[in-house]
Formats: sequence, structure tokens, C-alpha cells
Amino acid sequence: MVTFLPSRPGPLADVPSFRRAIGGAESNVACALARAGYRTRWVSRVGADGFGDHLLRTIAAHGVDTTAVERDPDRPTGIYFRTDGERATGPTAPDGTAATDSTDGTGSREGAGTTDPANGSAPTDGAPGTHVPATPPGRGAVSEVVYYRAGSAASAMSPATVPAEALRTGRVLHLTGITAALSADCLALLRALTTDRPAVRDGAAPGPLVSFDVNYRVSLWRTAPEPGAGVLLELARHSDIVFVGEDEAAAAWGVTGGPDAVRAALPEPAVLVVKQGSAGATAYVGDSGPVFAPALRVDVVSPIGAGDAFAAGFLAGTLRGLPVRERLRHGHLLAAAALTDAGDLAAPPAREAADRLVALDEGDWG
Ligand code: KDG
Repeated sequence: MVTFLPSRPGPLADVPSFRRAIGGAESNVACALARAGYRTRWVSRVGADGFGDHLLRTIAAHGVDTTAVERDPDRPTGIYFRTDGERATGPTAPDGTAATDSTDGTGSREGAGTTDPANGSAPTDGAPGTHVPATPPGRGAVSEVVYYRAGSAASAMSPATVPAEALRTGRVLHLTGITAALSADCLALLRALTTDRPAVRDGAAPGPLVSFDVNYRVSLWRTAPEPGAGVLLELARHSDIVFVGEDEAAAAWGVTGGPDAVRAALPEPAVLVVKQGSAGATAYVGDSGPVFAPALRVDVVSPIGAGDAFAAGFLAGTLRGLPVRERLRHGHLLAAAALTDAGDLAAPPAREAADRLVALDEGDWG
């Protein structure tokens, strides 16, 4: 998605100008991994419009292979605006095409007491990192998004969108629950890649590890083909590596009681990572017990994109075969970089620097 960052905090009606940038959960992960030195490909659809050109150019400039991305002559590229003020002023979409949500939360909103799943506000996704808001909540911590994506090119993705060859050659296939909420065809795509994938159905060759970030976006599920809670649980159950925020698990599935309770509700994935906002994250691998790694403490500029950065760091550690605790720490490092950047994406530390930081004693983190 193309994203627009406000020149100053406040409701959209009062923000005089915006800076164009790029976002989108899956492409964020692809860009972060590419910048960390991994070969990545982003599969999606964008419009045959200027925003589509911009997205493809920018994502390719991060080192991501975009050759499988389809251009749609009839549907526009999805966009979203960052804001910190829409929830206070109510829905902003006069034509019903936009919906607000808080995304990629790091717990900063939750910690500040501004997130209330019970009254229909969006939960954060518990992305780890630190959650010391640089500004008081709602007064500059730009952590909500307003989508203009109904009928977008990406919403017309379907099982035909992903080239079969991509499913044979990759080592990790990263998906998120956001895509599943976009349309019935998008949901069919996600099911084809998880629930119905051959390895699950008939024990055929396993193909890439399927990584799934729940990324519960309440506003998108309001218009989705099926209720989000059940779909997200189903897709997570049929994935190999799952990322979920503690707050998401509570909001979507009513699971409270900490990471162990989330694992009890989701025993199937070989790897489950439960993100605990400012505290850190807990991973479960196979039958082995929980491994916890605390988050770094940083001054949060924007939480959006931090969950994606965390996933990229964890997946990079997975591709390198690192111990679980180091995978978590690589996730935290990348999340910290994203948290301190206004956009979705931040430059990750060089691999050698990251390795040195990950090797520090626990007391030196923070
Ligand atoms: O994780 C960040 C994303 O949420 C943001 O880039 C927008 O993809 C997006 C979405 O649909 O929320």
C-alpha cells in the first residue's frame, strides 16, 4: 500500500499535508528481509496507476523481486493515511470506503489505556518493542490508520495470483491475516496456502515453511466475507510459524492468561511466537517450553510496521538456524529500528552489528 504520513498530529480534517511513503504488512517484511541480505519476492496486485508504479519502484529498490506482482487496469492501488485523531472524531469515510484501525501496535496504545477491544476499537497486534510513547497518547503518537482500499487491486488476489513456482522455490512463505479480510477470493488464496496446501492434505512434499502473522485488523473484518476470529484461528492452525500479539489473542479469541494460554489454544504450529507489547515476546518450538526475550526500550515515534520488522528479524534468525532466543532478539532489534522511525520501514542494523547486539548480556539490553 501507499501510505501518507501527516505533517503534524491531529484528525485528518486538520492535517494540512502528508508525505508519501510505502507500507503494507507483507511487503514490509519482504523489504526488511531484503535489506538484511535475504533474497525475497513480494507477490501481490497493484493498480496500473502512479501509486502502483511508486510501490513497485520503491519495493524493488529495497532489493525485493517484484516481477510476480500483477497490475490491474481496472482497480486502484490501495492507500492508507496515518493519523492519531480519527477515533476521537468518529468515522471519516463519507463513502464508506475507509475504516480506521490501529495497526502494528506495539502496546503503546494499549499501555496508554487507549485501546479498548471491548467497545469495538481495534486492538494492537502486540508487536514487541518498547512502548514508551515519545508523546502522550493521542497527541503525536501516530498509531491509527485510515484505509482507502475497498475494491483495490490487491483485494482481487485469488489462488491464481501466486505462481506455483514460487511455492516450490522459497524457504519461507510469509502471509498475514490482513489479506484474508480483503475479499472472498483473498480468503480463498490464504486457505489454498495454509488449510488446503498439499502438505497438509495429502502429505506431499512440504514446500516452504508457512509463516503467518495474525495481524488482527478489526475494521477490515467488519466487511469481510466471514467472521475474523474463526478464520484467523483456522489459518494459524494450518501454518508452521505463527506470530500473534497477546492482545490480539484476547480480542479475537477471548484467550487471556498469558502466552501459555495462547499456546494451549494454538498447539498446532511448530513455532508460535506470542508478542507481549513492551514486555517482549515468548516463543514455543515444538513441544519445548516457552523461551522469553525482553524487548528493547526505545522512544517510540510510530508503532506501525514494528510487528512486521519483528517478524522479519525472527524469520531471518530462523533462516540462519539460530537458537530461538536469538531469533527473538533479532526480531526485537528490527522492531526497535521500526519503532523509532516515522514510516513503516526503517533501515535494519548491518548483520555484524546485529549479531554483536544480540550476543550482549541481558542486562545490557534496554
Ligand atoms: O503492519 C503495518 C501494516 O498494518 C500497514 O502497513 C498497513 O498493511 C497494512 C494494513 O493493512 O493494515
